[in-house]
Amino acid sequence: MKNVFAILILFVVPASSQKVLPVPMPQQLKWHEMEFYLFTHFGPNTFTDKEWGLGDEPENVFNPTQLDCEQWCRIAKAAGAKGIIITAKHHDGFCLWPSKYSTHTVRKSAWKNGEGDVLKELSQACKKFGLKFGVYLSPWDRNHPKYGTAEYNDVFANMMKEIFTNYGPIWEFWWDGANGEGPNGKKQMYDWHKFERTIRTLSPSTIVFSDIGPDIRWVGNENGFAGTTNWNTLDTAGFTRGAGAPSTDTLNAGNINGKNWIPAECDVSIRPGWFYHKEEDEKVKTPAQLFELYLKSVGRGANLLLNVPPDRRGLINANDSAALMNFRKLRQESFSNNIAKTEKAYFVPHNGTRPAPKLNDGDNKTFETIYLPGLNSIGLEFKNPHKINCIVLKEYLVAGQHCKKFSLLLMNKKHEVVKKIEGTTIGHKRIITFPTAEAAIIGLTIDEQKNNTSISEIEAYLIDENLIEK
Ligand code: FUL
Repeated sequence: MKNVFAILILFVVPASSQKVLPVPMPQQLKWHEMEFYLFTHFGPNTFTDKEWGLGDEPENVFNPTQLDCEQWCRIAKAAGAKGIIITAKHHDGFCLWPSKYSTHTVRKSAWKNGEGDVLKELSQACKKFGLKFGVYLSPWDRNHPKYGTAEYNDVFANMMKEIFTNYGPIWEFWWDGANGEGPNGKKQMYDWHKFERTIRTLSPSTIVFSDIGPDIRWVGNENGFAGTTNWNTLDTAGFTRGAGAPSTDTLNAGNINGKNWIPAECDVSIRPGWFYHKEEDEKVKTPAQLFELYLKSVGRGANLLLNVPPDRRGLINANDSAALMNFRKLRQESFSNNIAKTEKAYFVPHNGTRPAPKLNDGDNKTFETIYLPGLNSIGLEFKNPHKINCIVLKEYLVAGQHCKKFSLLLMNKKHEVVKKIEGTTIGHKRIITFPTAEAAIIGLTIDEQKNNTSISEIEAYLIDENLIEK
């Protein structure tokens, strides 16, 4: 009889999580770890007070008086951002580097007598500060005389080649889906295959963004909010970039059974506009608003790309930098004391308990796996009850994103449930906030999953009540 029981146990304890395709590529897994980085909209619009330049602005309008990319990097670093993505060319077609393939560039501007190169300065500053460097390049070009003809696709591909060759490594490349008319009144038929081939050949590990990937997707809005259900998977067959993209709701939530791993990135500006406008100096988002953005982006398993536009001097304005520093402070104060870290973690199987130290070892690469039917709950038990109002869950994604539906049970010492919180997806990180409650046990039950869910971390915090997601 004893032997039969031992065999049964062997059968119900699985080795680990099984893959459910699609799974992330290694560079996508690293991208998930980036979580928060800055966007820089800078160009003629900064000087003409526009959001979308017409493309006929004289090059001389671009003339920052004190451009200092190291100041951007110092601020990014101090804010806890991991990289910077710059608009190398926005829809007005002006190139922030002296491209051979356009006459509308820094070379023809008064800035540094036409000797300046913003991409060079920023890529070097990023290296110096240990930040990743990314490039936004708008395919829509309201200046280039070839735009609207097949030759423009070569121009765009050649510009990408210049950028990869002269300023690499490029960590993320951003294709804006906008496709309006050019100077000859025509729209361009973009050769996306050519563009993709160009990047994949020059730099296979660069993460490529557009509405529908190939590597990461637009989240479907410019408010910085991911869906409360957020799948890293998306169906792209039959869709195109820009106007032909899936609905914004789909981009916001992903597709549960999507065929491709294309996680969401939330792009949003710290100010009402993307470019710097003096009259918006008093409209910079507050640290609390930025924290809310963080909860609704990173806290929903997406990444946060926060735009902080330099002013006409070529410097980040003091108001923006103050907001960023206090945003950092709020994150540090909120997430520095992980109550779960000091406590015992344990499994709650139907046949008893066993320690599960991987749940609170602070290591995202170690995990516990939940399998159904059988073991559907894991949890943490505190030595003493603690007041908490925030729980962070992390799913180990190497074998895919598996959790479809979960419940969190907060219990007292007698195992009586004091609060039940339900959710859907977990993903890279899930931050759940709720009115403060006292708990001795946090139980995580996976109610539905694609396959065995692996949880690498459960964290518990008591954060400022005012910061709780409304
Ligand atoms: C949009 C552009 O039209 C905006 O100007 C901005 O660059 C935003 C990030 O993407 O498509």
